[in-house]
Amino acid sequence: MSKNVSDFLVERLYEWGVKRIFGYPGDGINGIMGALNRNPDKLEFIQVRHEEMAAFMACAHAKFTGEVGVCLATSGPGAIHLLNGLYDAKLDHQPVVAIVGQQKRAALGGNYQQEVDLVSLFKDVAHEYVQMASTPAQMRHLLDRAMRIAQSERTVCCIIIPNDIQEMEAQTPSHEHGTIHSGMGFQAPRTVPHSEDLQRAADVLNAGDKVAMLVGAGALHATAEILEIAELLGAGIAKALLGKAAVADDIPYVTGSIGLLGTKPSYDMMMNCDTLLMVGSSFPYSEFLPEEGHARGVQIDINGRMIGIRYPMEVNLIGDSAQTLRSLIPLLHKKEDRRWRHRIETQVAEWWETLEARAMTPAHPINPQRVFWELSPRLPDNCIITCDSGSAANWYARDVKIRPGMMASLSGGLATMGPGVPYAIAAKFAYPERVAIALVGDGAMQMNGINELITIGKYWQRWSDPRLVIMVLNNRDLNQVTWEQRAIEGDPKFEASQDLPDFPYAQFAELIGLGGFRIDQPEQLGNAWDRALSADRPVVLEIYTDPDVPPLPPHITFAQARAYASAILQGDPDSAAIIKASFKQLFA
Ligand SMILES: Cc1ncc(C[n+]2csc(CCOP(=O)(O)OP(=O)(O)O)c2C)c(N)n1
Ligand SMILES: [Mg+2]
Repeated sequence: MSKNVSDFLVERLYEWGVKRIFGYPGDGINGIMGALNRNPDKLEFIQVRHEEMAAFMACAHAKFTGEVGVCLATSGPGAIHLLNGLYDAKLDHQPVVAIVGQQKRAALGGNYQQEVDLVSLFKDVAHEYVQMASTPAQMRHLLDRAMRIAQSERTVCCIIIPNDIQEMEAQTPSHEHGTIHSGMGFQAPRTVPHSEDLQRAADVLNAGDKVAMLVGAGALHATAEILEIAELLGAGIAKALLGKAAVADDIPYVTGSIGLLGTKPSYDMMMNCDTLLMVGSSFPYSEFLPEEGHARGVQIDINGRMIGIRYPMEVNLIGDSAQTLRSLIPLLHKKEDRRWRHRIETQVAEWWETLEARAMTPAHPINPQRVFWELSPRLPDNCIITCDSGSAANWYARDVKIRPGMMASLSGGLATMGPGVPYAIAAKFAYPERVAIALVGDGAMQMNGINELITIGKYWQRWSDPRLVIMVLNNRDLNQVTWEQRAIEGDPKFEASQDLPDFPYAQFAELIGLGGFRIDQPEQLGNAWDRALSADRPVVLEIYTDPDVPPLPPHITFAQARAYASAILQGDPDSAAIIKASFKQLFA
């Protein structure tokens, strides 16, 4: 029997090393579904509840494995649903290939049902490569190029396949004028700066007395080099959110996260350093970096587009972080004066005490910080942590103490709600033997996490270690934004937009065969984490937390304090409770 275009596609994906496709069916892709069905030994198809989740999973697969993540959706509505997850991948520079169906070629331009101009729809998110097949012979190079460009540019690529083409006989391009003869394979190159540029960078770093390092996602594979350089330079290391797993939090000179969700030692280090070394990060908030002119700067990034946009750096090095740092090491002099390092270590030690005191401050009923504080010592070796956008991201950034061997991620660039649960599902498929933990708000659960529990219910028995904990911060509030309204806008909480209905997350989990515990007393926390982390199945750990504990930035500016006070004076419905909770925080 001759092979059709869809069989060819599935085989070619397999040859590219793809093992799994996250997707949702529809008549726009029935040809591809048929081929997946005929080739069960080649690709595993993972059925999600919503196409956006498939795109989040493809993004997470890329983040956690370094491989291309692949998602599949039908024409029209399915394709449209993918978008937010694809933007998440694009903004966090992850290689993802989206394969989508389209109506028959003969119907296009005819205002046909589900006919959406998909090339235009994906033109921004997949700007590096979005193509629609118009004849079977294109299939080979469309896929080869999408797979290669996704990796080479670290971005999202999209191929659109009209459903009649999916069923046509596969064709190899003939040897003639106007044909394309593509092949497979992508190996990342070795990228290191020229030696004179490395020397200029070393001169800047050697001249400084107070060096601050900021590391991001691009440094995740450069842990040893980062630590060696920090030792030589007597530097402290701050971490952008996506770089949380780059260095462990128990290292005395790691100042932790930076920015609105950051720590005071990171803030103080940036405000007082004389030299900034930024590695693999596009951390956006320049007000948390030194003031222009106050420090000399060196930046390292694999992507020349991402360099020199947050601080006017003196030396910009384009290169792989690990290799570039390795090449820098022999050029650096060990700083003998360790006073700066000592000062950072003292501040870090004090900060951990402050965090513990804040976490242990009583609240009504449970202080959310304590949830994260109690988790840290219980984190299983090699676990994979995912976090959603919301107040959880503050406590994840500040309180969770990551150790070597763990992985952790969230939506950094897009900061979208919703990836916490699907990221954890993708982590379990990629590493079924590792424990995954998703830290998610009740708003994000209601947005899509609850539905994706159904996906967990469907698949968890495939995982060799079934442990997956979905921790839900049940605060009945879109809390992060409620605090932004208060602290940044100076407005009181707008109950109509912020209050969330309660929902029995844990009970729902139990209803569908998962584990579920709901706790509302702080003393239960340790035991609840222990039980959830040793359960014989995935567990929803629902924690009834206090929405009045403010996710305070590391330093509150005068303007924010004034806005905050004005929100309270204007009659915020929670004002009395907030005043109590924030004073307790500040003086903890
Ligand atoms: C898709 C999307 N919609 C809206 C927002 C704005 N936003 C950011 S955090 C947040 C609140 C999240 O609430 P919840 O999940 O309950 O977490 P909490 O802050 O209450 O802990 C909102 C609405 C967003 N980032 N993404
Ligand atoms: Mg909430």
